[in-house]
Amino acid sequence: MNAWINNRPVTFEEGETILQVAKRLGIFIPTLCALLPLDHTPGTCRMCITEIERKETPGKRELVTSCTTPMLEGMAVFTHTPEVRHRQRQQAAWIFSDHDQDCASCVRHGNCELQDVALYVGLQNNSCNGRFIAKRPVDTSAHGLLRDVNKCIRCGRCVEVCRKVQGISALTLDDIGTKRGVGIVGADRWIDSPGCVECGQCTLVCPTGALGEKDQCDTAIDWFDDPDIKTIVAFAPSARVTIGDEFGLEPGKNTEGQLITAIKMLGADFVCDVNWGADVTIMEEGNEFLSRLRTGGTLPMMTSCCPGWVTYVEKHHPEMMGNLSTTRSPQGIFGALAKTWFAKTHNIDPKKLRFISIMPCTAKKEEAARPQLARNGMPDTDLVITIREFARILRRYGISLPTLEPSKYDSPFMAENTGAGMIFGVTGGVMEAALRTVHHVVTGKNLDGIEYLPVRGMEGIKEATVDLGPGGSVKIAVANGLRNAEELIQRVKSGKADYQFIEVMACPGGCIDGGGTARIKNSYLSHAAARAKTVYQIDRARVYRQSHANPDVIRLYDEFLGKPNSELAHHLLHTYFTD
Ligand code: HC0
Ligand code: SF4
Repeated sequence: MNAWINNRPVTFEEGETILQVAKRLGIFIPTLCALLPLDHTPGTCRMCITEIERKETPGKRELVTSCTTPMLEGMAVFTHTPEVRHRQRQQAAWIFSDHDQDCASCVRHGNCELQDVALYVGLQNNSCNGRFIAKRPVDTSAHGLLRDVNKCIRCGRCVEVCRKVQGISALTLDDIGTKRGVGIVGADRWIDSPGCVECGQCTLVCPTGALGEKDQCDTAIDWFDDPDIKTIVAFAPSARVTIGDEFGLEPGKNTEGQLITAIKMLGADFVCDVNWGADVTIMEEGNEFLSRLRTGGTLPMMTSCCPGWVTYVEKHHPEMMGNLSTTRSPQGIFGALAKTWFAKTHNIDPKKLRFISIMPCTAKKEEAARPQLARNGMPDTDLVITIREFARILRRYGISLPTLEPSKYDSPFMAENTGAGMIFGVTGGVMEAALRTVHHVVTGKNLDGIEYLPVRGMEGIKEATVDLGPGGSVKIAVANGLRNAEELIQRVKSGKADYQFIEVMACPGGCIDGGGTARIKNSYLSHAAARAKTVYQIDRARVYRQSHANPDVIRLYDEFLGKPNSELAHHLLHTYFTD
């Protein structure tokens, strides 16, 4: 079908809105509420006003919102007429009339979709500025999240992602008049939410600073500066393929070497890799699975390295807590071994050692605060810094990541890692890494070709049957995104599926799209494919691709733990859950 935008001929499919056609063709129309990847077009911000002329009424102009108006055959659309510009400017002024404009301290400082719109409409001398602010308290009650209703523009994107993608519906727009804004269903504060799991997906789509990560940059900086404190910093598998977005690099760019350089420049005493912890997780979790299989333990065993998922089970399905693997997450394992094995071998008083992890995740802050992951009154993981926070620290130091020379880890100690550890960062990766080792333990042989393709890809639920030779076969399933995880749970509970091993990552696509990664404006999951591709490239390039082949992990068991699931390993590397 044919139409025109700004006198340019365009083609479109029946049912497409003006905004969809414009976006597809790269013609900019401002919007603060519409989020097309989620089919979210509430039409509330009114910024996408355009003028149209219908074929049937030539010369008669109408003002419409482009997100809710279908493109029609022969229609002429104008995005930039004086009337459109006037109306958009007026609309932006009204949005600012009850918006807290303390931009300097805002978590979106310099990266705000509302500021972008003000620039687009040429907003100057706005007499409406902050005239109708009804001050509401800022909610900092959650471990990793911030909610500032004074900055909410009521677009409803957060409500939609929590409902549609996660199937949780923890958020709502509540109250009336100028007090209306993002609220918590069933509670006044985020921490008391009966449903929220702190996954942070809502923060990825918020156009302003109403929802964000809780900023703990100063704690990290203080520790780097303290001569009495030794810091050990390790970053998540997906950190190296996601932080580039914060510095304008191409999506999925591997910045591992630059990250190591940057962390050293900040003054960290030791730079390590959470991938190493992932290899240890596989040693423990793989053997835990085999032990459950052989001794009639609770099945299906469900992975427990994703804290959003763990909280989901605790809050929404406490009857299934026994299915969660007791093996700690790679972060939890890293912290425990940093404060014991690492401290001992490096002759450091654990009380003066701080482990900082750099994560794509807001829920990891909640995980780190769990009392069962502490020893002697101190958390094993002292601080979790999200990708967005870490990029902020670098900006505060004037460090531009892309310009740095890459460097290598100083020593293999808690840094040497395998391709198996690396693929933890993408959906299906924990399962694939576990199978690489479990297959080897049971059959003495490598999984054919090492790579296990049935668990790869963005599909919501993936299933497979894995042949373990004389050990029989096991049925496995992988879910990403909590709505899909709920579907999997229902299959198990209704007896429709008899899996033995399940992997769940709370965020769609896995950690590569974690709630602590860079916010890509007015889009959702748009960099997932590029990030996943790089993760698998890094896997292929690693010298070792199976966790049990990691020489530094072999050394850990030889020198310290004995064997996987030993008494000491259980004491240090396993955990429990509470509802
Ligand atoms: Fe993940 Fe992890 S893979 S949860 O997504 O298991 O956040 O990248 O660091 O701990 O390794 C996040 C990423 C991690 C942990 C690992 C696991
Ligand atoms: Fe929903 Fe996750 Fe946001 Fe909580 S953090 S409100 S579960 S999207």
